[in-house]
Amino acid sequence: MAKKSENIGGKLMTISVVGLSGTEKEKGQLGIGKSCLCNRFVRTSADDYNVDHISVLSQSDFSGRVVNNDHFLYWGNVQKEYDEQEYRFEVVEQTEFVDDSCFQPFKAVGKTESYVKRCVATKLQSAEKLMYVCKNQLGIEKEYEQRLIPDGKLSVDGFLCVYDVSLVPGRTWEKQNEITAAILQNIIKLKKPVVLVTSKNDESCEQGVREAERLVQRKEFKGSIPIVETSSHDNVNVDQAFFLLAQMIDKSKARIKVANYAEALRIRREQLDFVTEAFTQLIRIHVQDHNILAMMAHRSAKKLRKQLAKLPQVLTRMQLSTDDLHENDWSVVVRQIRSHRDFSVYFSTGSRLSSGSGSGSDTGTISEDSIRDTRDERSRISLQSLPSRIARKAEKLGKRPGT
Ligand SMILES: Nc1nc2c(ncn2[C@@H]2O[C@H](COP(=O)(O)OP(=O)(O)O)[C@@H](O)[C@H]2O)c(=O)[nH]1
Ligand SMILES: [Mg+2]
Repeated sequence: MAKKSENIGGKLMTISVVGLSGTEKEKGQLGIGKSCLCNRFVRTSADDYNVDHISVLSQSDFSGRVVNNDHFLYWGNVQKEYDEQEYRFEVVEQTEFVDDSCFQPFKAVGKTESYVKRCVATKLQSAEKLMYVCKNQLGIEKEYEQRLIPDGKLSVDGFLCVYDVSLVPGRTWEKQNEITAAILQNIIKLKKPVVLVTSKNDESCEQGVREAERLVQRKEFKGSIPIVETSSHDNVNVDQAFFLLAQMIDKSKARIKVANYAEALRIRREQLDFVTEAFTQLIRIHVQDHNILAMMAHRSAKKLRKQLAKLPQVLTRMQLSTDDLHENDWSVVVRQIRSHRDFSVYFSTGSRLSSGSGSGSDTGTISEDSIRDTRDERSRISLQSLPSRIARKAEKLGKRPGT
């Protein structure tokens, strides 16, 4: 498409994604989630999201055009709009690649600084460096889109510092705090905006969340570092983290209101439910083929069975007294669930909550509401039109030893 003006595509920002990196000794058994965050943001199609990215490499991959003997990846650029403001983002990830023969970090030519110093670089240069797409690209670069880092260089405008709030074997909170604090201090010295992005909130542990909050409250940061709670796997708050940073870079007065994780997850699931429902309706209207319709009915039944199997676990997690559930009328059960303090964590609120017409209550339903397992979006439980009898049966099954 032809460019209408120089400004088309919105304001250009280069964002550097940083955070604890290195060998297993430094970061524990897993990385903190920098690559997944970049992947989710830059490649917006769900099919382009990969959970496994490069960090331990062969010498030939390290010297190939994608890594290009550097310890950073160029993720390419993406154009996005927020609140009628268009932004164009160039994204880089600062990491530390490890040699698969000796399990030590590669020595980048002429660069001997430690990660915490090196990762805050604002002038990045790498002639002919190719955009990273995915792990399988290395060695067969020609089979993937080949985009070069613009003019061989980038000038960083702001940083997203990633902090993993999940429990990772081989990594202590002290270690992650020490490295993250050192990185943040170096960024603050540069007077560049930074957001602390907590990652893997779909698997968060309480201590991780607390540690991140304590970190940004340290005196030396003078309350200047906002936190955004994300999950790349569940695609929650990822865009928001970049937009908030863009507004900070832009010094714009308007600041995006970023919801906390539970609320953002609820909104995300409502969006997904809405889209799924709209898509299903569309198929129902346009597809006349009986085989396909039968397949869809079969899938719905399968999904319902899966959801029922999850129900006891969710009720246990909400710590609802199961004895009460057995004895109460379905409408009472619905009220109990609704008034539970964690209701919004497990349910999305539809416009109507019906609970049957009282007495028999076997036909009682929670309309337009869904109950979920917050840990795993793929296994969420939808209570749409779920008769109480089935729900209670599932709940009883869950109580049996060994089930
Ligand atoms: N549960 C969960 N795991 C994640 C998430 N993001 C990344 N991971 C996992 O954490 C590991 C390291 O992720 P990666 O993005 O490569 O980390 P990096 O080394 O910091 O770039 C991989 O196994 C990812 O699948 C997330 O949002 N949720
Ligand atoms: Mg990475």
